[in-house]
Amino acid sequence: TQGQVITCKAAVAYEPNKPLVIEDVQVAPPQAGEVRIKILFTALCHTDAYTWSGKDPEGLFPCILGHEAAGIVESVGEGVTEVQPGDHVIPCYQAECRECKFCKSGKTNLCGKVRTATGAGVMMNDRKSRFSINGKPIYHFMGTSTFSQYTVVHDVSVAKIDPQAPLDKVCLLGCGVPTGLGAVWNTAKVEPGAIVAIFGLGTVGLAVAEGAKSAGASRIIGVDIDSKKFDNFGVTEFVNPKDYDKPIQQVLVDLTDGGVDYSFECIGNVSVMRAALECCHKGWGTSVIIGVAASGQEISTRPFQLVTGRVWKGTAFGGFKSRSQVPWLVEKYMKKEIKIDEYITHNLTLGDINKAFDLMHEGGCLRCVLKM
Ligand code: NAD
Ligand code: AHE
Ligand code: ZN
Repeated sequence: TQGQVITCKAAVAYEPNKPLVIEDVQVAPPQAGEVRIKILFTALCHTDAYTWSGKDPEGLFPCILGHEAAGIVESVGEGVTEVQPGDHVIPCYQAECRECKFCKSGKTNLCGKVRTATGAGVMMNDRKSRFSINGKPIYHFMGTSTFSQYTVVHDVSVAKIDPQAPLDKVCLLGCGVPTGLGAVWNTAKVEPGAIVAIFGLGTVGLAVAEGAKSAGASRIIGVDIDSKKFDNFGVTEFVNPKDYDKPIQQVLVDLTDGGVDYSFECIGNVSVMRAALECCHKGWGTSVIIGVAASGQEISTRPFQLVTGRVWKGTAFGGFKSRSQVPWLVEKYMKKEIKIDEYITHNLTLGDINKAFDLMHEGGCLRCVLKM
């Protein structure tokens, strides 16, 4: 198949919120600096639903969504040296070129090399898509487009992993689990004894709980409007805002003698982001925004909250350098130092993808893994 167009199945989003359609899609060969991957398993993340909803200012249609997956390199374009056909890989929506201003800064995991292209749904080389249906282009998404049996990504967006690792599990290391763990370890740098509050107990929020437990937090307070119990990730107390008349920030301040040391917003709701900042302790409390909010939404608070020492931060992919650290996270999973299996509540096939999105909106679903 090397050098040839591959026709395969992919889930195409034609319009916001209209059911995805399983189509025969043509996938062009990788050009210079590109890698064509046979995707074996992909999970769904809330961000896929967000872009599908039409609320993402970068959302383009028709497109192939998906960014939490694992597969095997099928072929590589000219000049690609770090991976070869047969390598087991995880596509990384957050690239790492190791050469740009961002990568060399030592201050961020963001990479500037391909970001304008991935945001525009095309590849860097010719600003065109490698996906088409009968000659009509279909946009890429987040530089990954994993809801396809084959995808083409930039070489700076591929993490080569241990071939022994189970791809139906480690696909989750493409987004949600690293995001939560890294928000605690890299962005907030939670220390032993700290009091932590987590808003939203989906996969990202529960991975924050897991990270906070491993960092030695003394109390891990989970806040969710859905009182489902996920008690084996580290949450020590559960709070449902619906059980109280007073604002949730006040509830947390009262529960913690003045506020928490660290809070994490894992929902994408700007009023919850405000509550997450305002439940932090005066003088030092730090709040980390992880959730992705809809186009047009803005955060607000009284500046006095910051003047009096609270800190507002955000994180993308938990601050992890993708190509360097995803393989390390795979090894941590292989050594049973981090969980993955526990986040997988459902397994379906690509053909059931619309059902998988329905499940996401029902209680009791964390990650659903699709076999391609
Ligand atoms: P999810 O849908 O599985 O979980 C969200 C949880 O929030 C659910 O349990 C839901 O019941 C709860 N919730 C909703 N409204 C609430 C409210 N008002 N108060 C309290 N709880 C509420 O989502 P996920 O896949 O875990 O992703 C979480 C968020 O993180 C999304 O916005 C996603 O787009 C974003 N995300 C960001 C990054 C990043 O790098 N910054 C990476 C992955 C995901
Ligand atoms: N296009 C969106 C941006 C969404 C966003 O913030 N994405 C996160 C990853 S979410 C993964 O589930 C991210 O990494 N952001 C940094 C970046 O460079 O995109 C919007 O709202 O415009
Ligand atoms: Zn995601």
